[in-house]
Amino acid sequence: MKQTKCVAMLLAGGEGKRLAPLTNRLAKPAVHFGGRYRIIDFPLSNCVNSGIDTVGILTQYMKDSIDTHIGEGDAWSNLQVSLLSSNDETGGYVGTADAIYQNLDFIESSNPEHVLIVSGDHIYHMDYNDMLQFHINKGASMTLAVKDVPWEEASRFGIMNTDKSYKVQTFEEKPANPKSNLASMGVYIFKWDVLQKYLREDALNPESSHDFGKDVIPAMLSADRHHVYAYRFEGYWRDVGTPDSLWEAHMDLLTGEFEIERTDWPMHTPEYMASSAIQVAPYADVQQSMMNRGCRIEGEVNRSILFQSVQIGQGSQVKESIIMPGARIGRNVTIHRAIIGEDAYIADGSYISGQDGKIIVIGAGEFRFTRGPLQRRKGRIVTGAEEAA
Ligand code: ADQ
Ligand code: ADP
Repeated sequence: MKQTKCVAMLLAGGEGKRLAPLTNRLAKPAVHFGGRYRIIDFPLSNCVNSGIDTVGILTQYMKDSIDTHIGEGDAWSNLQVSLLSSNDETGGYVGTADAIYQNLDFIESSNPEHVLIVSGDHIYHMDYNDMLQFHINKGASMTLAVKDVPWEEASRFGIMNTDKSYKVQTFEEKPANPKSNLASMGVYIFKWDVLQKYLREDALNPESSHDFGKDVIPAMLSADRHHVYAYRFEGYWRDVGTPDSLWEAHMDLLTGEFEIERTDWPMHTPEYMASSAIQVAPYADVQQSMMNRGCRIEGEVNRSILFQSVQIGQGSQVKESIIMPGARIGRNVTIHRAIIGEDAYIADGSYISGQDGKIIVIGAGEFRFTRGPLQRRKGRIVTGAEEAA
């Protein structure tokens, strides 16, 4: 049988609760990013550019949104992509480790030496081959890609300590009181035989929640500590699992901290059939912003990103905001520090602005008319007026 060196498994089934209003009808990896892409385009383009040509995509929550995106056009013609959705009869994928465990046969069919496991939630350009080379050179059983994160965010991640040779010494999944800020990027390379061994053991463990961070990595560290390594990734990488982080990563595009388009690292995505023209009225004003095909702008736009086919009515002001595809903003609307979901409609005269530095999110397809700053109360977004009612 042909030996494929490394196959990739892309975890794309998470619910994305924290992005709730944007994931009402999309899986998190299908959420739009950067004007014309979706989050999943980043790990998939990384696979294409790293020469990894076999990719299994594990889907569960809102799987149709991913199936449609992957099936569209021939953006992924260089890859052998298999959509591996969970099966309701077996109770779905219980956790990330269970998702891979249920697809061991798929991996076996390519007879790989190593398995790369990546998440569908991250924005980054990474050559997985450099990490694979590190993993092979170290003779590692398993390698995690790692990065320093700001201390105040450390409890959102798997946090570890390593020794000087990059061997992982301790690992804690989302610790309440992190002892380090060296975070797992959720990108793993396993030797194929090692992965099978630990997943089979994990499947038999009644105490396990079948998650890599919570269960499999700690189990490996207690059994085979000398062969677990951390590979430091130096480039830009963001977990965009919260409205604030999704917003910040978009602002990084405007400041130039992250450049999506690189000639040496081409991005792939299906081309959608939107009118290619951008119409900007003579009285409109667009500053430090990105616009895409099919946009029609009659108002003021400042430090914002407008996806395909967005309309901004006359007299409206959009500042430091992200407007997803097909959203229509009426006239005399103020939008500040907000993310407006795809196909949302914001009625004339509305005022949408985050308070206390919080980013406000309007869900996909929502119709909104609001006056006054929005607040989050018990998981709902309310205005002063709604609250009184
Ligand atoms: P989290 O970000 O909490 O932590 P998790 O919810 O486990 O990640 O999701 C990881 C990936 O798996 C996501 O792409 C998600 O869509 C997908 N996924 C989740 N449940 C799934 C399921 N049942 N079936 C298929 N796919 C599923 C992880 C690690 C941390 C690390 C961060 C980095 O556990 O240690 O620091 O990623 O962001
Ligand atoms: P609670 O008020 O219940 O403590 P939050 O208001 O923090 O909880 O979040 C509840 C829900 O609102 C979650 O589903 C989350 O995804 C969503 N959410 C979190 N941050 C924002 C935001 N900035 N804008 C809109 N929705 C958000």
